[in-house]
Amino acid sequence: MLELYQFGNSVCAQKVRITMIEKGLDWKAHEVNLFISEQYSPEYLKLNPKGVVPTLISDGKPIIESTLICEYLDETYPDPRLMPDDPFGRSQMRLWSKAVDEGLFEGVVELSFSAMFRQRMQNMTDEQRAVRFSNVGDPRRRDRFMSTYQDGVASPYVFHGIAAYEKAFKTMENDLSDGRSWLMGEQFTLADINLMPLVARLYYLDLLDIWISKRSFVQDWWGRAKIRPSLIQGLTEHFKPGEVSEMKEFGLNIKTEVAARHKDYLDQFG
Ligand SMILES: N[C@@H](CCC(=O)N[C@@H](CS)C(=O)NCC(=O)O)C(=O)O
Repeated sequence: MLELYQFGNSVCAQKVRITMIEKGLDWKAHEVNLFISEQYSPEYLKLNPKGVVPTLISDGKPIIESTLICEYLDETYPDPRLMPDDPFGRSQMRLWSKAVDEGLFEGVVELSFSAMFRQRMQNMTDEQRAVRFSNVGDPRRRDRFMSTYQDGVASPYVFHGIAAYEKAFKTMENDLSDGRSWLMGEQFTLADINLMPLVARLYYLDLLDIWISKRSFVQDWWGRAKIRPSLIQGLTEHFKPGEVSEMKEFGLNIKTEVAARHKDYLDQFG
């Protein structure tokens, strides 16, 4: 039996849910409420010492890191295959998971944090906030967290995220321009699944057009991805009432500033 420790609107949990749905798997879900720091409870830290979601339990063994979980699922339940059959194809597919793990994920976290959670944290009492910061058990994560909390979109970490998205969308547009349906060709793979929740978050924050308004191949890819039943079941159907309009409202509050920093990036590095 598969069990998934997850949080509804976590992009990493969304990746894993989409993979399981593509494969027609059943699982038991355990909600870890990140807003009340359940990820740092001693019981959960035994399963996932990093104090993050998701964690998959398979045959009683915990597996962490969403990219590794998705590959584990594909190797264990190979029908339908979500990785190319040949080693070269798999290396190309993994470039996309690396892009997510080495920049895009931090980008989506910092943009989401500036748009949504920053305000929530500003409304906390000093004591609650101190507990929240002291709970972040990793110095790099804490530096990012503090910087974005203090400076919002002006934080260098948000700029790095904007840059990571720009590089990814540029490569996507180029790769897709030969008319292929998915990132690896006609086969839908973990490359697409890795990207889908990260693109979806920008879409729901109403920020996506900053990057893709002139990228018609990416727009078409997103058009296909967003109606995929696994995305609807693994992502859209998990939103709580009011969450979609809240994301849009919060995203719009920072949109002008994000667009200005995106322009700064293009002026400096584009
Ligand atoms: N590289 C990890 C990242 C996991 C991660 O940071 N998850 C976020 C939610 S998307 C989380 O649990 N954050 C809680 C926190 O940072 O306290 C993965 O892909 O599984």
